[in-house]
Amino acid sequence: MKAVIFDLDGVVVNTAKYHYLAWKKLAEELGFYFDIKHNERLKGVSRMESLRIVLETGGIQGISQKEKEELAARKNGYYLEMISRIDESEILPGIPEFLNRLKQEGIKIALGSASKSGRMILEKLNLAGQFDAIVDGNLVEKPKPDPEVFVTAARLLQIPCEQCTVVEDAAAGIEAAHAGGMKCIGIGDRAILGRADAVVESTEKLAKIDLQAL
Ligand code: B16
Ligand code: MG
Repeated sequence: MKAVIFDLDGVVVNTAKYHYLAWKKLAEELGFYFDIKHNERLKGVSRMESLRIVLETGGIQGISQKEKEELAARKNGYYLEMISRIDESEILPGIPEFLNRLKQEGIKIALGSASKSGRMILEKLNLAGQFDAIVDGNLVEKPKPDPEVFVTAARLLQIPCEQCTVVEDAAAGIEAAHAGGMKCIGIGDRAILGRADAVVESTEKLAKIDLQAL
């Protein structure tokens, strides 16, 4: 194993809660209820695909492409406002230590996030300098479960996909990692992430994982 590719939202930082609150606000404005269970389907998927799922949840049909773009932009405005003040205190537990361990072991580090705000968030967290490659939603077209985001990260690192391990909190991301020929560690609920090569319930537990034994 020569590289670890990190998903951002739900792995490095808990921006998932802000995505959720922003979609919930939009749903309420559109007149329907959106809760944390519905939100599970949005993890790791792109903004426009998330909107499609949100509208489906509310049974809303017949919306033009232009209106969809306006709704997605409105949600993103709420999200950007919510994350405008995030700082190092929101880095998930155990992540700084895990990044240091990888550095010491000579393992490369990359970001593989669907979020168009990915690089900006890493910068706000003062983590961008620790990453050897940063791939976010601005660099790729195909959303997870397509492997494009992770394969692009491996290419930038110049490490073969088979020697990369992905860390993900979303089922779509685990599928994407495997589609790219990579190993995957799931963070969260084994019932949802059971297809990963290893699952830990929180980022603190990453320290327990033997990367070379996956
Ligand atoms: P944006 P990840 C993903 O980030 C989120 O999990 C997902 O909920 C979001 O819709 C997607 O980014 C796009 O984000 O609207 O900021 O471009 O988990 O791939 O780091
Ligand atoms: Mg995620």
